[in-house]
Amino acid sequence: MLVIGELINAARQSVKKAVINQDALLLQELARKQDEAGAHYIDINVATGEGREADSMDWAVKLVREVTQKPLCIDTTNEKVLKAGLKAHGPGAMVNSVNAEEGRLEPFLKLAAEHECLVIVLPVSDAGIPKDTDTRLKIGGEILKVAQKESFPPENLYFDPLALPLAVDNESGKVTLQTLRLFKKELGVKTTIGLSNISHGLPQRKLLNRTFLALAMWEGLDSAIMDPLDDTVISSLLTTKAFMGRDPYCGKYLRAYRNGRLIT
Ligand code: THG
Repeated sequence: MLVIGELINAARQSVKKAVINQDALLLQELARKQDEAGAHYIDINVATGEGREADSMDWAVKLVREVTQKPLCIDTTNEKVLKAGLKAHGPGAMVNSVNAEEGRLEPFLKLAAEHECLVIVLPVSDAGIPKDTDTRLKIGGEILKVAQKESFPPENLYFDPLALPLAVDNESGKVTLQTLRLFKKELGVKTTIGLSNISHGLPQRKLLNRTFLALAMWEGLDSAIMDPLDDTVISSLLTTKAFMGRDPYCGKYLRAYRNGRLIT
């Protein structure tokens, strides 16, 4: 499971303030902590809604790269902001994300290939976010076809079924899980989700996040944008892996136990 640390996101009030006030130390601290907790990639979202997003992305990527060797996940759908992030980063970042709106896929995949990036793709078309599983699968299939036509390696794509808050739509958990299953079964692609989306607006979010993670892993989740500092969700991740036969001799589970990282 590829863990993408979610904490540097301007949707969080403390991060939004830090971006506006150019408080480098707060961002560097979050990067360091997520690195130490085992995140494989660190997401960077600097959309404060106050403009200058490309400059903020350039600033944030450079200062985070000073304190961690982990590659970054450039979280924007804006081409100018993405270009600023990739330029500041150098090769090997992750692009988060590209959707299937008319004319977007080809140039974004070219850009990603030039910078040797992994790419998160969303099953979103000009008609917006589809409510149902079948339309998400259909758009996913179209994205895969375009990638093949552009000779973009499909193993470098991560398909995100779009995990929307359960509090907004009580079908959203089910639709996300069904879409994950079909992405694996029908398209055979890698998958990711924004895990904490699911719990937005409900109490005891960690409980919702870790329960959903276990269900999603069983449906074939390969990666998640999540909080690597949340030991309850990391405990659930390691436990689920062991139950799925992906932890020989429970080695990782036992090592985490010895390191005091497994909590109940
Ligand atoms: N798919 C992809 N990328 C994504 C998402 C996705 N990037 C952003 C988001 N969704 C995943 N990252 C987060 C980061 C933080 C939170 C949720 C998802 C979060 N924020 C608090 C909240 O919503 O209540 C903010 C409150 C605060 O701390 O001030 O939980 O789905 N590809």
